[in-house]
Amino acid sequence: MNKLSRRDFMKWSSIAGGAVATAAVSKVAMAALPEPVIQTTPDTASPLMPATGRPYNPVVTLNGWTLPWRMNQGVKEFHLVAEPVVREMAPGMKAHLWGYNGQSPGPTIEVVEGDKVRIFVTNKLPEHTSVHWHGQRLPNGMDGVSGLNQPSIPAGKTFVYEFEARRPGTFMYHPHADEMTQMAMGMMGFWVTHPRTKNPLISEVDRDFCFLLNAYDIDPGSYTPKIMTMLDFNLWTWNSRIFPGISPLCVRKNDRVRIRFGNLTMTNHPIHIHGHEFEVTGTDGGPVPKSARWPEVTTDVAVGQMRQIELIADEEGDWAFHCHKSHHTMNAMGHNVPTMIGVDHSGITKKVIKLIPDYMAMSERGMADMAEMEMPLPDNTIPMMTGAGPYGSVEMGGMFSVFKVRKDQKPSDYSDPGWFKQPPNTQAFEYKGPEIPAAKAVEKGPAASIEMKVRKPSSHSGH
Ligand SMILES: [Cu+2]
Repeated sequence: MNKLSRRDFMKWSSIAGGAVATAAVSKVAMAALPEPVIQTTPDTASPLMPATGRPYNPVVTLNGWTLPWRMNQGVKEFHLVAEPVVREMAPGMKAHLWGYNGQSPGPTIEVVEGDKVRIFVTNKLPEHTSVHWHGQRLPNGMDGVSGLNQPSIPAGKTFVYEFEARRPGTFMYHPHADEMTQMAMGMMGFWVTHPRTKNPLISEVDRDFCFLLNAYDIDPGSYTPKIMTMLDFNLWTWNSRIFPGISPLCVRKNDRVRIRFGNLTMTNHPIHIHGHEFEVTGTDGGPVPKSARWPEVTTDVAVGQMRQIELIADEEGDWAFHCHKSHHTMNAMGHNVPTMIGVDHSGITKKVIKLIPDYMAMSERGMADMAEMEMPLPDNTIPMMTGAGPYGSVEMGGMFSVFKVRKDQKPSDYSDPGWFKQPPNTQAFEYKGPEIPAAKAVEKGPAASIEMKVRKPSSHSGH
């Protein structure tokens, strides 16, 4: 047995189901500090069914997992380890990040309204840290702002946070110490407090998904984010994953589905679903009153906000689910590329190839060529627009996934059912009738047809 055997064991038990993982923790329940549970895979873990404590209907974290706990005299105890991690952002690209318990983001913490919670935080980073429990009602000294509420946790030390989960809802956690560096490196995690009893504003759902929106600046070919970047990030991620690495959201037709997300990037994200309408049923401030809900297909989530949306998945198919900022559904490349639409590169390309054998003319017909391009990429780099679909390249990257609705998806089955087979005569098709004659203006040539009317500003009439 090598020294990673416990990590490997936890990896498999976490995939197989939560009960096994929780039992493994209880083995060491007599120790003062709970043995940390480490996750080594970026796969979406099955929901962690609660084996101890109050019952609840667990969430599914996209490309993530829920942290097992132990009960200690009525207190739910968790152990978070802040540490450097290697995160696969999509097959073919790994990033050197900071996170918790082997992954970035860290594990989702799930508790029940009224639970007494104790969280041990061990700092294995090269610098101090702290944890802020975003959105929670708690004693001031547990709020985690370094210097303001507590001394920061020095490298190598463990601090303990204790509070009661007073309010049900959608929350997150992140450092409040050297925040720009630590968030740029991927330190964050999701938190869900389930209602203790039936709550008229919190519906019972068939599927409950969650993920965090985050962003990185990693040069193509490199592994470590640039921590001084303020706005110009080049990787737009959900739970530190980029399309095609983000798990699809697989549901059964007519399921009531809740999707929770929080924004820890430095810009807003209009999150958009195809084929369905949803309502925003809650924020990190709590459930939205029913009278204040309205139908939407896009909801903007600003920096530091969280949204939970709900819908009935009553249309079968593979529906795009993505951020509506088009450059957020692309992967890394240089930004300083001029628009080349309409430019004929053919003469120049031959000359440049003599100097730079790998050179390739880009984007003279638009950027779709990028998705199929054969140009060699640096190591550890995902194409800017990619993703093989059943009808060609999806030409996406970044914050993009697929909402898969199937009538034969089994309850509690989250596995990918493959591509949707559209019923006959329900897909867009090529027109094969007579062509339309070219319009006169086009025959004259575009330059001749341009006409401008310029009106000079008139003199002031007021005085
Ligand atoms: Cu976005």
